[in-house]
Amino acid sequence: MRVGVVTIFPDFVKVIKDYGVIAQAVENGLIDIEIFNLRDFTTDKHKVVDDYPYGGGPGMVMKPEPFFRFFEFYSQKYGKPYVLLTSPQGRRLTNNFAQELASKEHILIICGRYEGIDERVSHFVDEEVSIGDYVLTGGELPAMVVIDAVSRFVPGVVEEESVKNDSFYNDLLDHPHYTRPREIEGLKVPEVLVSGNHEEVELWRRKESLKKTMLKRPDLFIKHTFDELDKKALISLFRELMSNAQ
Ligand code: 4GX
Repeated sequence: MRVGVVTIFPDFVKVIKDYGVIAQAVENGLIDIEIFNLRDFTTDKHKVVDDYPYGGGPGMVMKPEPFFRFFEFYSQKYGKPYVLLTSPQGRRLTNNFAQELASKEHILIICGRYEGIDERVSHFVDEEVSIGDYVLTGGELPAMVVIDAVSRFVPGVVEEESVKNDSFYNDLLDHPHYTRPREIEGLKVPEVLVSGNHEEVELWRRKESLKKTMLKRPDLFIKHTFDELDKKALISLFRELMSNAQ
C-alpha cells in the first residue's frame, strides 16, 4: 500500500515510520509512506503557505496554490490517489473506516493547519476524516492516527488473528490478557487460562468480553449480534451470577 502525506511539519510526521510494527512493515515493503513538505511547493522567497481570510475574521487560511502545485507534481509521479483531508468536520474514524481505507492501494493525506484550507482545495479531496470531536492544532496527529489504524489492516502487518481478536473488530471489547508469572503479589492468573482446555479458555474469554462490553460500552453491547458462543457465554455468565446471589 502506498501512503502519501503533505504537511508543513514533515519532521513531526516522519516518526510514524520509525517505531514498532509500522517500521517493520515499511522495512518489509508492505507499506510505502512518503511525506512531503508543502513549503517545497511554494514559489515565493519566504515559502509562505498561509494568508488572511477573505471577509475578515481571526486566524489564517492555508493558501491554495502550494496544494495545486503539489497535486500536479504528485499525480504526475504516482497517479491518482484516494485523497483524505484531516478535519474536525470529517467522517469519524472507526475500525471499520480504517479497514475500508486499507483496501485502497494508494491514499494521500492532507494535513491542515490554522483555521483551515482554502475551500477550492476540496476539489481534490475524496473524503474528510476526523479522529474525534475535539479541536487540535493541526492535521498531523490525525494523519498519523489514520496511518496507524489503517496499517493494522494491511495484510502481513499484524497477525490476522490478532486483528480479529481486537476490541471493536466484532463490536465487542477485548478480553483481559495475562502472561507470566502465574502469581505476583498475591494476584493470580485465572485458573482456566493455565488449564490447557482450549474450549474452556474460549468460553471464558468471550464471557469476559461480553461482561466488559456490557458494563463499559452498553451502546456496543446492544448493537451486537450474538453468535452461538455468545449465547453459551451469556447463559453461563447469568448462571454464575444467580448462584452467587443465592
Ligand atoms: N480530526 N484539526 C485540522 C485545521 C483544519 C480545519 C479545517 C482542514 C479543515 C482534527 C480532528 C482537528 C484541527 C485538524 C483543525 N484543516 N482533524 N485543523 N479532530 O481537530 O481531524
